[in-house]
Amino acid sequence: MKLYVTPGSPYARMARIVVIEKGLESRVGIIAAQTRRANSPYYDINPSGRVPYLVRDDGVGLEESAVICAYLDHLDGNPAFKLPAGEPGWAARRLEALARSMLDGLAVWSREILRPLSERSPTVVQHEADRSRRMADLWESEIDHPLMHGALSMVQVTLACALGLEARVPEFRWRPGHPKLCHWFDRIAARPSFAATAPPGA
Ligand SMILES: N[C@@H](CCC(=O)N[C@@H](CS)C(=O)NCC(=O)O)C(=O)O
Repeated sequence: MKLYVTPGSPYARMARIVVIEKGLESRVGIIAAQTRRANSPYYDINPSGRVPYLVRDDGVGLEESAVICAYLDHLDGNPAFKLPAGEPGWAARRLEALARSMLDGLAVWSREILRPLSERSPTVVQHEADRSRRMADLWESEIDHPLMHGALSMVQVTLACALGLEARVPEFRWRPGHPKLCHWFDRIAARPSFAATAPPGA
């Protein structure tokens, strides 16, 4: 299989982490895609131009980090990241949605600051900076939830990939005032799968 990524994409990082956590390195080749470029040859492979993108052994392509992570997790018939049934499943979905919401905002912010200054919107930057502050405050209390401390889950992967964007967005300073989140992040960031996929600048 081929997994198309860019080194700085937090969504692609989630898929790369699952590849390592599931021991799939010999089955999944990691390929750097040229995104956000006019006429990139990558558009012939994935017309949306986004990463991550997984081309399965049968040639079928999959988009969306959540879909790709679930597919990779189920390959061995023994999914490690499957949502639990009942109330714990809803608790996990709720937390995962909060983590993804934070990540989506940070992805907008990181894209905005890559634009030339003349094209950058201070309004968008301010909006996302404010959102990220509120979400860091929220996570400082939610981080006590047992699901954030049990076996590695997609909630944990998503939140860690969001917080890891501190390497790409210098103004995203979530650490001051959030000691529990710092402790949680530093522990998860030390896992080999996270260390091996850290974004450039980390
Ligand atoms: N919802 C998608 C988001 C993927 C996404 O936005 N990827 C960005 C990189 S972080 C991308 O490929 N951007 C290229 C483009 O917009 O052309 C997912 O979870 O996979």
